Amino acid sequence: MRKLRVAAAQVGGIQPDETRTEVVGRLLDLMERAAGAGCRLVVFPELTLTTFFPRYFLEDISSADTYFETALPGPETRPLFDASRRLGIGFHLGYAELVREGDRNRRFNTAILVDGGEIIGKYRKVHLPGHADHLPEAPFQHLEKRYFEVGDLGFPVWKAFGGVFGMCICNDRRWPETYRVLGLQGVEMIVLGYNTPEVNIHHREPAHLRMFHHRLSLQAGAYQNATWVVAAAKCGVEDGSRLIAGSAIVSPNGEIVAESAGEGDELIVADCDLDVGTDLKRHVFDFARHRRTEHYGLITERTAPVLPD
Ligand code: CDV
Repeated sequence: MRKLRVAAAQVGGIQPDETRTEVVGRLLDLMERAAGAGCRLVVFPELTLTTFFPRYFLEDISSADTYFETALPGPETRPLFDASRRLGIGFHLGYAELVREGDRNRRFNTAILVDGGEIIGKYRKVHLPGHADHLPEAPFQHLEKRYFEVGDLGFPVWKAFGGVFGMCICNDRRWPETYRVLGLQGVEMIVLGYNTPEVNIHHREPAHLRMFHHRLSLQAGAYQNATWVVAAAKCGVEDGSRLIAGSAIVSPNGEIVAESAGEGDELIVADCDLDVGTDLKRHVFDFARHRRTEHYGLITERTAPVLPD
């Protein structure tokens, strides 16, 4: 048995006028509560430090740079790293990353894994949802394709916290390829954050399906790759737009072992035995014995479906 006590720190809505220092104060409170509960790791959401700014259309994308971090830790975020060191707790944090390369600015939707106050892993979101152009007829915008480049780091894993860790971000959780690429590196726990608007601007969908698809994606990804999945929401009402909650810790059997109850700042905790997945990986999901890669070529050769004549 390899027991790891983990928390998902759900974060309620962040309003546009809330400062980084105020947000970091809320995160520190959650981190201290997680450490007090004996957790070794706390998972924060996607784009945790600001309101979900891709809902705003700005003609000049550099006008959104105030939502981005040029350095992490920076002056306002350093207390999180100091607390990680002081409390002996690691954390996962999603944020908007601005990288200056020569005279070029590059922007990514990024997440880091921190232990002992040091960054031990970085991931940049691959599956960017939404659109790049203004949709004036939509109830709100989802401009991730405008503000961010597609992540260029792939889906790496890291040996950390006594196991093998992977990261993904929000929309990545809906894609089986995300989990399988991590599964093929022996991942034992996938940590992720999300900002999922309750209304889908692209197609009409009953509200209850939003939560159903969220859980379905986490549970299927966990089971089919025999891995823990820890998912933290930024949720509730932000500047008049509602984001779903439903932060969850899912076992390698696909069962939800902890789930948030409300739509505000909330901690959920679970004792995760990393060996639950090891057993499944020896039997039903022994990839070496059962996968048939000779029949999977289309997965990397083709992006969109080609219909038969
Ligand atoms: N931030 C996200 O990636 N949100 C998407 C929405 C747009 C569907 C999600 O998959 O939850």
